[in-house]
Amino acid sequence: SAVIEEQKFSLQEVLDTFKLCLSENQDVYVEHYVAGWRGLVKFMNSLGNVFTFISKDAVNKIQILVNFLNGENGSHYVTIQSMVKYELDNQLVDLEKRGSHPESGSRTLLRLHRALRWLELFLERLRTSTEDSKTSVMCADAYNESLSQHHPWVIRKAAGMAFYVLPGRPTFFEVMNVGGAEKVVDMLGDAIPMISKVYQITEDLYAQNNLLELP
Ligand code: 1PZ
Repeated sequence: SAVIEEQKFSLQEVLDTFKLCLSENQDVYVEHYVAGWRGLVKFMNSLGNVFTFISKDAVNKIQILVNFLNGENGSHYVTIQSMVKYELDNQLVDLEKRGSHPESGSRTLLRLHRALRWLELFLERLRTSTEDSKTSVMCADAYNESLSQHHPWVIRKAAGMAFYVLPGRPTFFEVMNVGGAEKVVDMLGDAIPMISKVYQITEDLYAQNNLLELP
């Protein structure tokens, strides 16, 4: 019903999606990974228009992965592990520089993977923050420690401007729609280890296959 559809967004649900990512044998499901990102984009868009330039890129990358998942070779894209193996075995990845496979699943997911590290660092700062902590500073510190290393100057500059107009901690917590600050801290304490786990498994997979610098 309309009432249910209008239920307010909750970041808890989004972060819970990352729990569904891991299979019994520690494979990462692309479907749930992408669903988690969709939720994060929704959250980011609710913070204001300035963030749409960031979310546009994420939306684009989500779509590339969904297209593979729904495509004729979709069965190979069920997990990140099977995707990487399939694309490598069939020479579907540009390894040195972008060429005939500029939008492989492996290189596309790597971009989201790097952003997931930023998210992990940012949420951990948010979790341990105090009332007078600045979201812009937490966001920028997390970014400088992770994702920025993969971005050219012009993107770093634009990201810096986006951080500057980030709403303050109270608004941020409100948009998360989890409850009071204590609830937020509990929820994050629960969610961050799951995100870290998914991140680490992906990181190890990419490292083992020498894919961490895919163009
Ligand atoms: C809640 C505040 C949001 C702050 C987000 C911090 C990250 C800033 C990232 C700026 C990205 C700018 C747009 C495009 C960048 C692309 O060039 C790169 C590389 O892709 P390529 O060009 O190689 O195809 N894309 C990325 O690095 C992926 C960025 C995804 C950003 C997702 C942010 C997650 C927000 C979660 C909100 C809680």
